[in-house]
This record gives sequence, C-alpha cells and structure tokens, in this order.
Amino acid sequence: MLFPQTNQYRQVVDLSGFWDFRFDPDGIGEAQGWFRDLKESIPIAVPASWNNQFSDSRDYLGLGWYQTCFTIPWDWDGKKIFIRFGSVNYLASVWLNGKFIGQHEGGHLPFEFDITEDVLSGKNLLVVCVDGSLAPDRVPPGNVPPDPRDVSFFQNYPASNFDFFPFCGIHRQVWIYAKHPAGIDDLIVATDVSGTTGTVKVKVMSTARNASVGFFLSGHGTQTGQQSAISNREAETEFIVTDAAFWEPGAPNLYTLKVELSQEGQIIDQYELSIGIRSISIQGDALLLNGKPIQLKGFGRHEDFPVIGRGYFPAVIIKDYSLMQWVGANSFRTSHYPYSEEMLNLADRLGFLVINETPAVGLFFAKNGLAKRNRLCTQYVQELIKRDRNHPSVIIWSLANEPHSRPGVSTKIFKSLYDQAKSLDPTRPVTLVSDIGVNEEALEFLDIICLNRYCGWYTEPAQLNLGLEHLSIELDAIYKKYPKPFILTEFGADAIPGIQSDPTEVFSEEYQADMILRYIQLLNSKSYVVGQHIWNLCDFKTTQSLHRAGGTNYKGVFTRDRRPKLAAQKLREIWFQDNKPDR
Ligand code: BDP
Repeated sequence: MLFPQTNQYRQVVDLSGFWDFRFDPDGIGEAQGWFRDLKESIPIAVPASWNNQFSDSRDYLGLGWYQTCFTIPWDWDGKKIFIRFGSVNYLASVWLNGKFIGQHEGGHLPFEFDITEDVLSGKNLLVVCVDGSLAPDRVPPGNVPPDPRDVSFFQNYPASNFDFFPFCGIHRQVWIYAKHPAGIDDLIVATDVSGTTGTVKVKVMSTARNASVGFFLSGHGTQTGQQSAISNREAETEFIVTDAAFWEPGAPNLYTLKVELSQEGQIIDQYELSIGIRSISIQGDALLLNGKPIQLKGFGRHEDFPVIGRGYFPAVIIKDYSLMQWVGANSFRTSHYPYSEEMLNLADRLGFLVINETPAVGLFFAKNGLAKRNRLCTQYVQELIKRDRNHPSVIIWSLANEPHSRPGVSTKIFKSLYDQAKSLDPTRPVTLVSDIGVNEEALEFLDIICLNRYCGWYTEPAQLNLGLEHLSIELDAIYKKYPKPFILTEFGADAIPGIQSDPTEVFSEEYQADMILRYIQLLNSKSYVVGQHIWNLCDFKTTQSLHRAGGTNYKGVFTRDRRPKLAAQKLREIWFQDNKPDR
C-alpha cells in the first residue's frame, strides 16, 4: 500500500485540524442518524487520542463520533479519489455525505476507501464513528475473563490484556488523495547485494491497458533508466548497480527510484520512492546485514506522549531519534504495534534497524473468540507487510509479543502466520517475541529467537546477581536447543526519576542503571546474542494497577517528557563510545 504523495499526477489533501466530536456512551448515534449531521458536538484535535484532550474522558473507551467537511480541488475531475486513514483505534465506521462507505477493524494500520462516486463538487460531510472498547475477541484483547489464580496486584483498570494505555480515537492523519483511474496501484522493491554490486528488483501494479512503465534509478553516481510493458496488471524490472553505496546504520545511503506509467506516449502517473540497497540474512547464529554480522543495540518504545496520547506528533518522533542517537542506539522494535509510516521513513533516512511488530500483543488461546482473533492476526500480517516491505530499515517481522501460548493450539496458528509472512516477503527473517522461553514451541521454526526477561525485577527482585546467574543458564539452554541468532528484546527495571540509593534499591535510578549495564555485559559475553533491546526508551502511560504508580510504566531510560535518567547517561558511556559493528 503506497504512502500518499503529491506530484504532477497525484495530489494529497491533509484533513488534520479541529473536527467536531461527540461521545456516544449509550450507543444511540447510529439509530439517531448522527452520520447525517453531528449535532451538539465539541471541538477535538485530529490526529490525537481523545483520552487526554478533555477532563473527563481518560478512561472512556466506548463510541465516539467525529465529523469534518472538505471540498475537492477543482482540478480533480476525472481522477480516482480515495480517503485514507493512517490509524484509527480501534474500529472505524465511515460515512460520506450520509452514505456508509466502509469499516475497518484494528488500530495502527492504514486503510482507504475509493470515494470517487460519492464525493460532491461542493462541500462534503465526513463522519467517522470510532469504537474504542476492549473485548476478548479483539486484537489486542481486553476485558478477558480473569484467571482465578491472579491476585488483585495484577488486575488493572481499564482491563487491557497488555501493559500500555488503550488510547483511542483518530491517531494518524486522514487524507483525501487523487490519482489517474488507471494509475499505479502498488510498488514492490526487493534488493540484494553480492560483493560490491547491488541488485534492485522492482514490480509495479496497475490496471492500465496498453501501458508501459519507465523505471529510473538515481543517486551515488548512478543514473539509469529502463522500460517495461504492463502485462497481466504488472510490470517488472531489475537494476544491477555496480559499486553500489549500500544502506546500513552509520551510512544510510538512499537512492531515488522514480516510476512513470504511460499510456499512448502520455505519462499518466508517477511515484517516487527512496530506497536502500541492502541484504539481510541469517548464517548459523549470526544476523548478517550486507553479508556482515550486526549487533542490534536499542529499545522497545511506545507511541506515547502527554496530551496527544498515541496521536501522530512529528516533533516527538524527531526527539526520540535524537535520544536514540545520543545514547548510541542503532535499532528499535515497534513494540507492540506498527508505528507511523513517517517514523519508518525517518528510520530509512537516519539509518535505524527496525523489528516491525504486528498489533498482536496479549494474545490468548481460549476457544472463545479464537477464530476472530486468528482472522485479525492474519489481516494484520498482510496489512503490515504490504505497507512496510519497501523500507530498508525494516529487517525483521515480529508476529506477536508475549502470546500466552498453549502447546499444540498456538503453534499451528503461529506456523500459519509465519508461512503467510514468508510468502508475502521471502526476503526478511520472521520472529515472535516470547516470554515463555525454551518451551515456546514456535521457536522450532522461527528464524530468530526473541525473548523478554526481567530477572532481578519480576523474578529474583532486588537480587541482581542471582537473576543474572539464572538468565545466563537459561540463555545457554535455549541456544543449545535452538542454535539460532538470539535477541533479548526486553530487559529493564522501573526507576522513578529522582529516587536515588546506595547501595542500590528497586525503583531507584541506580538499580535500573546497574541492571542494564550488567545485562549488557552478560549479553556481550554470549557469541549467539545478536541484539540487546532495553525496555523502554521512555516512561509511558499504562492502565492503573498496584504495580504501576500513577498509571505509568517507569522502565524508560528517559522520562515521559524525554529527560535522561542515570541509565541513559551510563548507556551513552558504553554504547555511544563503542559504536562500531563488532563480532
Ligand atoms: C513485558 C511486556 C511489556 C511490559 C513489560 C513490563 O512485553 O509490554 O510493559 O513487560 O512489565 O512483559 O514493564
């Protein structure tokens, strides 16, 4: 799915701004025809979560109605017109000029509708009903019947089945865009390297008849073009780039790929993409980028900031990259859902490696709702890979985070998601992030082992020596059974800023810093470990429970407003100084 762009042949209009809004706690809006005109509304900012925009809406996760008006530019006559939503959490129903045009389930991934037949030349009325409620048959799930063994310590409100606040609303931009009716529908780029030569394979999809495609690749001394005819709705080409400037952290070289679609000698559409020439592969227990072993140093993160919640906020994206650069990180995981497309565009440009995760967090395998959850997981894998497969920064797909796997049942499900990911994209390793360890049956077929561990925190609390001893034994045992590359995708401790202690004590900045440094020492001593991702880059909002003071997870090495804790300073001393590819 292509990111909208404006050029001579396609135009995008961003509908961000202040929209009209109304909560619908009793679910009466549809019966009362609110989709025809939303009365008694209040203003709301789009994009942003609704939860922190008003004084009384933080925990409201029900229905909310949005409305705005737009006018189509005069020169869009004869074009195909789409409305595209970057992310709406959780379930979006859309009406245009009183007519229902479609629905999309799942936050964090884009969706669009062809509205060519429904737009008016004058003012258009767009109404979106967002359902943010948590349910056991949604992914990620919530309001899951509690396990009777759980003590109140683990109960949370609102009852999400995951450890971040279930923000809801229109989280990313809403765009209308126009292109030629037979324009470019999609574009797939796959690159490979051999010695100093790069290969760039490009496939273009279009319904245009008697059409041809011009492919142009430029950058780093290369300027070359090729032509190919559309047949069976596709055209393909391959560039061989000698002495290519490969893409990698520290040298994120990008080329410009321009694709021009012509009919009867006339250009009817054009699309431009920044691409990086690189390969990613696994050899034994090593992860290779451009044929050379790499070590991931970085974080799990969240799209989370005061007031806007999970809303798209460009300045925070820039700030987070600058914090990651400041400590010397080279990678992150999009825990626990796909991040904005702009975040990935910048990862390409700034040279960050990304483990790209679907929104399947807190998955459980009780029969109730299982078929629906599976269907959603399949949908998310498809939507994610189609959205992000052209990014050089994306090196690994993650199918889920910490599923509550059940032997026999979950393994089959993950095998089919794994096969689906591989058939959509044979070029990247596929994983899932487990907290089960050696008994996670899916480790058998996953390409890379990803594990989350909190030894010295949730287990062996305050006993770091003992925790690290156990961790070391466990990692070796996993490697013995599954000799594959290994990434510790989460480790860390809560540190409340300003709490100091000597000797170290849980919740102090010293304990967090000490734990992180000693984990890194241990991980560096194991040859099969190819990545260390600290949980978390920044403190983030959670639901309320007895182990989340002030509804906040304090495992950030930076505070929620992006100030460094002691751990960030220490990390900079080791990662930033030691920032060369090792092994
Ligand atoms: C892990 C989860 C992560 C939590 C973290 C924690 O993957 O979402 O925030 O624990 O408890 O198990 O801090």
